[in-house]
Amino acid sequence: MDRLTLYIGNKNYSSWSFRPWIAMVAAGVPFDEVLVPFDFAAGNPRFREFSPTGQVPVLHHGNTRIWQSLAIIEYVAELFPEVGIWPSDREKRAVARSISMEMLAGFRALRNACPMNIRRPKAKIALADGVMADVARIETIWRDLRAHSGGPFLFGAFSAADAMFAPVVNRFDIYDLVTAGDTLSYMAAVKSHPAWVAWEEAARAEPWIVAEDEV
Ligand SMILES: N[C@@H](CCC(=O)N[C@@H](CS)C(=O)NCC(=O)O)C(=O)O
Repeated sequence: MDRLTLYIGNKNYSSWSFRPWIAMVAAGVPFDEVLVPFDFAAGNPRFREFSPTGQVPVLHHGNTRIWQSLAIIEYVAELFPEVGIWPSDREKRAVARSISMEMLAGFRALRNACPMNIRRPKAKIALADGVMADVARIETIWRDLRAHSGGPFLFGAFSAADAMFAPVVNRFDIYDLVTAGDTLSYMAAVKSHPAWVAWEEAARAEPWIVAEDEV
């Protein structure tokens, strides 16, 4: 099989890159990564060289190009059905996909007001309308699923659903958005996963500052 190459942006800021990366690393999928830092002043011209949308993440597999974080996760899950990227139970897998799509398509108030920023020290900000409604909906999703699965992750073992919400764990943390014990315990479980720890270490070592994402 051709090797997989995942093109990503800055680990400190690129929330969409983080999702397939952590899903693949947590599942033990072998791949090469190419990190191309953001250059907003120049409009990310380099991204067009490897990405049909001019955005990251993008997966290259032979001559095939796969873009959109969730489509990348689906492709890899089909290539490696044995590694359990999605829950094995069909109904749980359907719910995992439902909340992953909800993440991909929604929570815009939270995503717009509170960019992922791994290095940012914890501090509250003035919140735009709608942010706390997004927070409440996400807490309900996490609470209901973990009550059912017993945790520590949404469906017991780490899955693509946890990967899709991983940047939200950072947002809840750095903007000090949540206080509920069960939410904090889920965040602690995600933040102590070895794949998270590896991403965070690399993010902290990066030299680039993206002013737009420094709230
Ligand atoms: N829906 C896309 C979002 C991709 C996206 O917005 N990527 C950002 C980085 S996190 C990007 O490439 N921004 C650069 C740009 O838009 O010029 C996905 O799921 O992959």
